[in-house]
Amino acid sequence: MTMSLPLTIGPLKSSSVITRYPGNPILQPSDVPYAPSLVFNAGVAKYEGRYVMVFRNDYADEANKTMLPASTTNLGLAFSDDGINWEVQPKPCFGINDDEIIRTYDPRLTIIDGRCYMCFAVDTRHGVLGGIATTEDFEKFDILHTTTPDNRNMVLFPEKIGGKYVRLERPFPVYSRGGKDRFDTWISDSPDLAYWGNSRLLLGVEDVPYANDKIGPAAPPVKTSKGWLATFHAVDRDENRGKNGWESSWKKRYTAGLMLLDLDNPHKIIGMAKQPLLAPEAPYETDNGFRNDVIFPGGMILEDSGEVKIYYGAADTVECLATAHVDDLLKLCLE
Ligand code: BMA
Repeated sequence: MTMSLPLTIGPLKSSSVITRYPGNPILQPSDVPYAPSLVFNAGVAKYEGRYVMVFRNDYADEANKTMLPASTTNLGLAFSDDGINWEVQPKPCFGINDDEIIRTYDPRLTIIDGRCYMCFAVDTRHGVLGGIATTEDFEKFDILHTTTPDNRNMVLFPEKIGGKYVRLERPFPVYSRGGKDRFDTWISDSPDLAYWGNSRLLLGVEDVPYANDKIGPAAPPVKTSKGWLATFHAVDRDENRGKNGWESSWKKRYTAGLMLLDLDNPHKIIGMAKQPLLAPEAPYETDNGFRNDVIFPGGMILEDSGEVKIYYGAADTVECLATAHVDDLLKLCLE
């Protein structure tokens, strides 16, 4: 396996099978009734007859007098009858109060056997890790598992496969790749959601033609007749990029990729879309954001009609929706 990656990727376009919701963004800071700055990277699921969204809300930490709108984070909650119009609940729903923990963010929701599970990232004073919690009411969460550092972007499959729970994840080893990001997508399984093992590499950054930096899971996978449809985030870096958003320099672009995994052996990739499913093009993805040119799916729902709703954070600032037909998504992976 060659590890050399292209220095630049060049212009990228979204797939023609995808349609952005014309009313995007579907959730933005002005929709949130408590201190909001940036509302993005949400987990979304259909649960007990309605859509539920847990979103990341980054806000300025007044105590630290930071100029950035994003010095700390809580997780907000919203419900919807149609998956488009959202009712944000009056207060944030999740956080961990512990001196070791700086913040929790990037929630991902999966329903397994009628129970709701949430994977999330945790910044701690000793590294970044992933957690899995379960809840019945989105008020009380029981934490079932946390990883060692450094790991992030965990997502659960919506059912057991071969008698085991399965997750995708993105560890970020600093030693292996010469100090570069070069992070990959891994797959692990568990008998009980608490103890995880059988970890193996699923997809390497070098396997994605539109990435030269890092990749990782995005929304939790969705079951189809042909396999598990799984989105991933793909990052390319270009040293010629400069200021683009709040920070003095932002050299990365985040696109959404799509792959198809074998139903019984999800560590087997059956196909992958050759081009990004979504690349930053719309103004809310490319301009006036905290970090422009970032698309990060966190929720994917297959409706009975065959429509697939893909929820994604745009420019680390707002939450958006795009749709496609499941048959077109499968074709993209298999052609
Ligand atoms: C990653 C995470 C994501 C974020 C992305 C782009 O490292 O923090 O939550 O969307 O960067 O800023």
